[in-house]
Amino acid sequence: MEKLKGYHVAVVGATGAVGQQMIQTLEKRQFPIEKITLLSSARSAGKKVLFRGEEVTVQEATPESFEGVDIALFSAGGSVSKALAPEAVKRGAIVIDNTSAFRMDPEVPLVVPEVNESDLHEHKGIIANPNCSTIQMVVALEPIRKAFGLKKVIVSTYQAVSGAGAVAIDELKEQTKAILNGEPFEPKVLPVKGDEKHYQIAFNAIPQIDKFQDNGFTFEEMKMINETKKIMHMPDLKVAATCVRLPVVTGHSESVYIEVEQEGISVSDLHQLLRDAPGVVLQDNPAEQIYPMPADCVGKNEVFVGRIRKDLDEEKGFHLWIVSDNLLKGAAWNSVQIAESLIKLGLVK
Ligand code: NAP
Ligand code: 3JM
Repeated sequence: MEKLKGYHVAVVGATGAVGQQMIQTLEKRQFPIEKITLLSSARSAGKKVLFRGEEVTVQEATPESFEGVDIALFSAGGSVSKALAPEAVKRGAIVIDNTSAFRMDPEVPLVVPEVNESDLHEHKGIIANPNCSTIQMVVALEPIRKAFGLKKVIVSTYQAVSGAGAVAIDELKEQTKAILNGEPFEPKVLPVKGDEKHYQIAFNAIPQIDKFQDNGFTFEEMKMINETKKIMHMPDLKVAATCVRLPVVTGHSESVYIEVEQEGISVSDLHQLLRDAPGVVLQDNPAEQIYPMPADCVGKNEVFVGRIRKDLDEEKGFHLWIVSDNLLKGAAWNSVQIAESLIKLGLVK
């Protein structure tokens, strides 16, 4: 049964780029909250954060932080989730985890509500929120799969720095300023925080997001490949990805090539389908130069789709341009949406 007054919600990583958006999204959605617990590392413990006009003191996350918590939203990195998500579940909380720690665990549902909300019924305490680039792509592809079948997906991403955290946003701003002022600078964060080599992101494009795997793909690319198959329940779907970081603060863009199963599908069939698809906004009118761009998507929950073209050689091939706010649908909004679905389905105690 839905609680009348509200739930005790914990946000782990509350001071981060995603955590801050989670707090704002909970507030905007008027999520039924009786108590909010904001958690971070010891570094930020004691900081005050405004929630519904009141100051809440951030605390260091420990196993005991989760006593009495109903729903815990995690976005403090994979190692924090691995250590503390089981502790939260042990204490009776449902965990919605924004990291890659549990996404491919067969016991853990990996959920985008527009696509596979009913997978939530299988949860055993932890629900995984997919990678930002995966989420916006599957929201646009699921209606196409349902109507016309899907055989193949080849995606190239144009990803914003906010996906790499608050320090990456600072790095882009500082480098841009330094270059414009003709001052020296030293890249310290991108492409991968903590790695040996770092490269300039301002006025550049870096074809590496997350660490390289033995097969030559990066972990971000493998997340997109594996998570797409799991969420869409299509283990045999052909997927390839190239993930690139751009000097954009917020909003990931994707150029996506797909092949459908059905013959004789037209661009106007796809327009009709995506105009009515949940969570999708169609912005596709070349005659008036209408197409999605990250600057227009910031602060919005939807996935924006445009530039839909039929391939010139492959009868079943189409090209799409998909853009969304990576911190909202890609992270905070999808997590809060999962929490709303859990309540709607009667899956929270
Ligand atoms: P961020 O801006 O760097 O923030 C990191 C947050 O985690 C801060 O609140 C930080 O607290 C906290 N934290 C760090 N170490 C901790 C520890 N040992 N114990 C408790 N809290 C700790 O990063 P972000 O961009 O918000 O991303 C956070 C995580 O969310 C990422 O690592 C990633 O796993 C996940 N994420 C997911 C998506 C997605 O696609 N769904 C997108 C982006 C990020 P302090 O202030 O104390 O340092
Ligand atoms: C987005 O564990 C970490 O250091 C976090 C790495 C990370 C991830 C991840 O793998 O959880 C940074 C940014 C993601 C993500 O959503 O996959």
